[in-house]
Amino acid sequence: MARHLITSAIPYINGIKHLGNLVGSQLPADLYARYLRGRGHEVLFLCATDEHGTPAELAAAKAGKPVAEYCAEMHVVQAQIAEGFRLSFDHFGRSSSAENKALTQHLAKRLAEEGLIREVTEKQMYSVADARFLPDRYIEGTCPNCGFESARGDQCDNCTKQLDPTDLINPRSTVSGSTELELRETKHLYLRQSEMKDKLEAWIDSKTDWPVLSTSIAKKWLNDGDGLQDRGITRDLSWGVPAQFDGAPWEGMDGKVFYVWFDAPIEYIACSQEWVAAGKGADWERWWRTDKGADDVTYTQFMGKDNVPFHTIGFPATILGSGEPWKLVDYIKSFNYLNYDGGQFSTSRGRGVFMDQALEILPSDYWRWWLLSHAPESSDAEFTWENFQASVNKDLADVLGNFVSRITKFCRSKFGEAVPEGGAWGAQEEALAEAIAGRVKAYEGFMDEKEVRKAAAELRAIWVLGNEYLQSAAPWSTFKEDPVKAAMQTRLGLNLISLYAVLSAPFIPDASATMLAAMGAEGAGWPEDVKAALSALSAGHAFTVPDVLFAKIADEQREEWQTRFAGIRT
Ligand code: B3M
Ligand code: ZN
Repeated sequence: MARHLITSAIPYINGIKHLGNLVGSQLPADLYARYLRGRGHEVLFLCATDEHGTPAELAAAKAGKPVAEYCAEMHVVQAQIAEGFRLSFDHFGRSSSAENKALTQHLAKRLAEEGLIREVTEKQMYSVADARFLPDRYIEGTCPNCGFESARGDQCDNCTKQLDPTDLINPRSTVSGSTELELRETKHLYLRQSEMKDKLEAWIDSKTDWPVLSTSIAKKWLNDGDGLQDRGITRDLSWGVPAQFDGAPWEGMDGKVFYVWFDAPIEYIACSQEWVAAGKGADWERWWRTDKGADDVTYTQFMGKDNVPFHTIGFPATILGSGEPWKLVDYIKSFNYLNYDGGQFSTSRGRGVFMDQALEILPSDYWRWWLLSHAPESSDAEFTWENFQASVNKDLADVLGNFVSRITKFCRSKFGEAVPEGGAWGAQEEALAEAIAGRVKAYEGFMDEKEVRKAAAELRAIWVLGNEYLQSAAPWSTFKEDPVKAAMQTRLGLNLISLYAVLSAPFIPDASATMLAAMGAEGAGWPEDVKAALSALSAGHAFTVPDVLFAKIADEQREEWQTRFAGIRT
């Protein structure tokens, strides 16, 4: 048994996330957490809302609410939706917590003591109309790198390049739209990342097993222009962690806060403190402090590709620079983008299917299965309603659902609602068990490697093997000449259901629970020995026929959704 720390990128508080956000971090992280728990490992799975910075301020202003109130409300909304998708966080924290404030200010102090923070007096974009500075998302313009016209002041969403507001071409205020902007002097703190370039580079170079997507983005930033750039870690904003050091003021920083990307990853650690404060855990240090046992922990982070620079450079620079024994990430699993029906999902433009809408039309397992089996790993992927319909109807309804309903109904009609007795496995059953055992090994291998699509394909192949067996063994025909053999075949079929339930739980936890309950096999563990697992339910064991596991999506229904979600959410 090993210990696994798992974090998902923490979603911004500004509104409900779309399915592209979900599949890029929270959902695959949940898959992995469920799988490792299923195999008996000790897991701490953390996520939170990212509540600071310009996204929060702008969204609160738009909603006409004080920002703290807006964040508190939206946190509850996001937590409920996460539950709807069965995201099994051990704790869903808040980056605006007292814990994160204290830890962020503490780490800033450590960095300053290590000589890794410098003051910079610089010129920042100031909006005369709004009477304020315009950091990050308060300003938009054309990306100097790719020409995208709605690049934000901190990052271009199109090419992922990190930007400074002054880099933008044709800049405008996102508050008022005003272009009456001027450069004014202001003082900020910079993290001297350049000092840590060699250390960071050596660390990245040691990660030979990471996805190329993760290491290539990291290397791009390590060699950006003349080398790794220092980054401003404070902002002229009022909402955020005050730019103080262990609570003590830093001269000239009154009224300024730390940059949201400085405190957000620190929330991964603070979240574990919130988890303890909430009475859910006893000891956070054994997960995070290498001097307190965290050396034994394997730490995996999940995120979309646009978040990679902050996790391969920014956060490690904070952690390493502090000189304290914090646990560094062991593996960064990053994702490309999921597109929506010929274009991009867009939160700001309300394009695509959002998490709340998805749950209004179908249970979470349908979405989990499609999203995970089409995860944008090696390249961007695309959601289309046709593909979604085909995948649900074929994989979930025809292959898995049909198998479960056929065998349970057949058994009930011929033998009653208990596992039938008699007969012994023949060559066909031995061969099936062997084939499944081989595929289960492959499935475990892909899950261990966090190869999400490949794991899904393997699971589907395991379901298919059962269907093929049922098709060729055909207990309903066997029954006429050899009812004892039919009983043996049926017994194996029923055992396959509970095996499928356990194996499928990380992908489709609700259906899995329904299957286990129907089989009276709630306690079934991971099939370390597939053959044994296929005889676990012995003769006389009671079961019930479950309700239809997955309903097919009709063409008219698909068309209706297609039309309903073609527009822009307002
Ligand atoms: N909130 C960006 C995002 O939601 C950001 C991630 C923070 S991870 C520490 O994509
Ligand atoms: Zn760009």
